[in-house]
Amino acid sequence: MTIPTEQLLSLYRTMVRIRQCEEQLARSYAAGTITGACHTYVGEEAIATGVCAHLRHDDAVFSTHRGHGHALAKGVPPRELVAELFGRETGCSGGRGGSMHLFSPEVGMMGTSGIVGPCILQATGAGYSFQLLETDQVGVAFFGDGAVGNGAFHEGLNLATIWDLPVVFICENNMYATEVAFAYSARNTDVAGRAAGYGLHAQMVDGNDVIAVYEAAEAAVARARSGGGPSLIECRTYRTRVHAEGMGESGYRSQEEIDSWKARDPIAAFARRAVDAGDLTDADLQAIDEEITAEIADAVAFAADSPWPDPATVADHIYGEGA
Ligand SMILES: Cc1ncc(C[n+]2csc(CCOP(=O)(O)OP(=O)(O)O)c2C)c(N)n1
Repeated sequence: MTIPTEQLLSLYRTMVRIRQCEEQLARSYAAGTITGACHTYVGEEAIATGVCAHLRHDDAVFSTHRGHGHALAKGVPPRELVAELFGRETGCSGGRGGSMHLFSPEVGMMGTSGIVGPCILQATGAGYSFQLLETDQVGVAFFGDGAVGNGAFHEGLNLATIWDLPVVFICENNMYATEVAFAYSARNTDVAGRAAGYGLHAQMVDGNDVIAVYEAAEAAVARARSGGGPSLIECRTYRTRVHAEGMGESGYRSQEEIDSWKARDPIAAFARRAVDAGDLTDADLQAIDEEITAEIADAVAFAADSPWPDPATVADHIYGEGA
């Protein structure tokens, strides 16, 4: 691989951070410590990791209901993420938003959302702002195949294209929207092909291959920064856990299908490839696994020890302070 060793280690570290954090959040949900919605990103870690590796803190990411991985990859510390899901004052949104409202403008994490689709328009709007301000910042939207049928997809892609806005659209095509197969809700499931119809640069990559995502995103972000306009990357992937914690599988997909995707685990595949190529060693990877296990344990202890928001502040941040 031509990617420097430090960057390979960083890609592995981010994927493991997301995986271990998600598995911990699932356990916390089962234990009743998290009471709001909790949609994990297990199986899809390569996408946020490969894309956000090219983003600066002043680039703006707009995310979805499945956004923990986007937040972590964009630079939200695990302590702030876990505390937010625990509803504590030290969370990135002060414990007021939970999983559906992870905001951290300091690192350019401009929000997860319980509403499917608007992130496409918000990223387009960010791109318009950056163009007006004549900066080289980039707006990025992460969204699932479920958002492709929303009018926001047409409006955002078309506007970004005709105005050459610095936006990167990342479609995480995991083949299902909750329990509805994309192949049922759309006759044409070729998202990159549909995007190309708007006239922007579009490509499909293996979303479980962090290097493929990293390379496609490198070109898309560079294109946006240099005034070359928007791109869409369709990342084919799969979520290996249930749609949201607390739900069952209910028969909408087969165990065989789930197992076949588990066998294509993005973290294990990257580790195998990097070690076989002699780019990384098992010892490198083990050290990172241990480092992240300690980091997540620290995040949980920090969150559990943090205070609840003061009830007297319940109306804070709802209205503007006035001119
Ligand atoms: C506008 C809107 N319609 C419907 C829903 C209900 N809903 C919540 S998650 C979800 C599935 C979204 O699927 P997708 O966008 O493919 O993302 P995934 O969950 O697969 O990551 C739906 C339909 C919603 N939240 N917002």
